[in-house]
Amino acid sequence: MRPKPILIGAPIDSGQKREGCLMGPAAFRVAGLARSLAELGVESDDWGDVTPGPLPEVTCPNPAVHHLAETVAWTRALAARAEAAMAQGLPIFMGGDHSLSLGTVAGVAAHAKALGRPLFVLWLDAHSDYHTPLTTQSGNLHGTPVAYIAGRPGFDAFPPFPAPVPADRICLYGIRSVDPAEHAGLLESDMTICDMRVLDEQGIVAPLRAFLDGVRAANGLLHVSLDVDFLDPAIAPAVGTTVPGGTTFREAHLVMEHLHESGLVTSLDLVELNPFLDERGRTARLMVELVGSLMGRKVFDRPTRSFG
Ligand code: 6HN
Ligand code: MN
Ligand code: MN
Ligand code: MN
Repeated sequence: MRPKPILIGAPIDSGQKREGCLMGPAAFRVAGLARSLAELGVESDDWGDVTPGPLPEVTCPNPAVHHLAETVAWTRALAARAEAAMAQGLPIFMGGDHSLSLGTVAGVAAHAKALGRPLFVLWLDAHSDYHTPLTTQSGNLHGTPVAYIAGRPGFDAFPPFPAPVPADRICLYGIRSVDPAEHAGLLESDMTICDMRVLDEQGIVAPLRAFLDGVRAANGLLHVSLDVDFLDPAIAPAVGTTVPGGTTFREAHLVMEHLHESGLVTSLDLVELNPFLDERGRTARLMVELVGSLMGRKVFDRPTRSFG
């Protein structure tokens, strides 16, 4: 019996400067996320939207960083909600910009720690999001969650991360835009980096399978963080940080189909959807369809798989 999906809205936009991401949860609901799951025979609950608590008194030595207190308040609220949801089902966090993962993954990590099981993180994104509040030049905290999750220093304003995820349990998938400070940090880590060139050369499935084999062997939990810009901007225009050369429609669905078959996914973020930039809801609908593939929709249903 697979865990029941729990939809949780995270209308956060403090992690970057372009307005619109706070409409994301509403767009996912309008695009029919719950309805599409129901059509697959998958019942879900909707816990509504999270609201941040009071703003803490926090400072950061890097003057570029903006909306720090707001982002810390969101991190606390989302971590608490994520930990509670993990005990009840499979949380699907509807963002909101990618700074929401500072909180969601913290809550998931606290849950994994209590269970005594290792947490793995699959980061589907054009970007590595490996800045710290000290290295970011844009000051946009949506570029920092992977560093927080991996336990990089520089997050003094944030709650200590419950159980930092060793770099070799994190896989960056689809990346093609990495800033110099992130690059230097990544070269010093053991992170699995499947940049777009690796996926072009090895195919979209083989590196994913290798990572999933590691999760299975360790009896791990798997958190998937899906940034809209993982997709090519030609098919997913509703994002503030488009980078050409992203995954195609079928590549993205194939990743989701394999994730479904693995049965390993225990939590999911849907981030960076900016409905104000969308074309008649097409990006929101594509994201909803991708969740459908992750939850078991098939191109052609066979009783048993006849390949690989
Ligand atoms: N995202 N590296 C750039 C920055 O501003 O730090 C882009 C970050 C993008 C963040 O993908 O969620
Ligand atoms: Mn704002
Ligand atoms: Mn991102
Ligand atoms: Mn991105």
